[in-house]
Amino acid sequence: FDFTNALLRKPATSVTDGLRDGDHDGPAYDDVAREHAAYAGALRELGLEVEVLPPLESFPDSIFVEDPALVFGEGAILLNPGAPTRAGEVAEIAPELERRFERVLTLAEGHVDGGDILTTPDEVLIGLSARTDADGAKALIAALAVLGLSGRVVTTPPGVLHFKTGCGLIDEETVAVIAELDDQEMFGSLRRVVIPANEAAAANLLRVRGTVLIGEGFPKARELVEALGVKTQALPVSEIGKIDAGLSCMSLRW
Ligand code: CIR
Repeated sequence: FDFTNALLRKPATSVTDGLRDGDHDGPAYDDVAREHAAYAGALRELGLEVEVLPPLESFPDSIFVEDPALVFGEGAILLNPGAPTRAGEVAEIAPELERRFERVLTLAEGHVDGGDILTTPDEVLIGLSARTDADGAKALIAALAVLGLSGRVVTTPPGVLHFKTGCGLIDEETVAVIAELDDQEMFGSLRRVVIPANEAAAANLLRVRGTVLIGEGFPKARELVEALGVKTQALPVSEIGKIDAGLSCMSLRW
């Protein structure tokens, strides 16, 4: 959690066309920009060096930099997002990571979205989903091994976009989960805190240094985290929520 850097990408005006499950209206550009700025500000206040890349109009979902790559202190791995409209984001982020990391690996085959990856203190969990397939998971495990890390395949519940849509680490021993992910085998020795169904979007929380960033408007989830003695800070997420995104998606952190 002791990140020093974060890489973000400014939303493009095309973000209003971002992918979403269902045919509801997309977000308003100004409101997404406001949520993005609040997020960048919060990371800066927590002491991170925040760099914001220029917007990419041809990629409406490119604000969600978490999906085309994975980063660790040991190096970075370029992924291969499962949505065809997002595949080109990899080539856009690649030179940025090459500039910042000594080692940048690639996936040999398959598809993986960064939103399906949860890094715990012991291992890297890879949630199979509509975006992340078995070939991609296998290739990712091989790339992780090069960095000295171990990966394990788990399953994202049906109807949930990404594995991390439904979970997030609160501290080194505790993970917040939606009810569908309340599964001891999946999380090994981690203790699970179940987020109530009416606040499920709060499960995509983000621990940065001593603080858990959590979506605004989820009082019960906030209370559950604070009961563990962890400070929380609420951030607005209702607009990015319209295109199925949460707090972890908007940055790469190392
Ligand atoms: C998508 O469907 O790809 C975007 N609209 C949302 C991506 C959210 N990213 C994430 O959970 N890591």
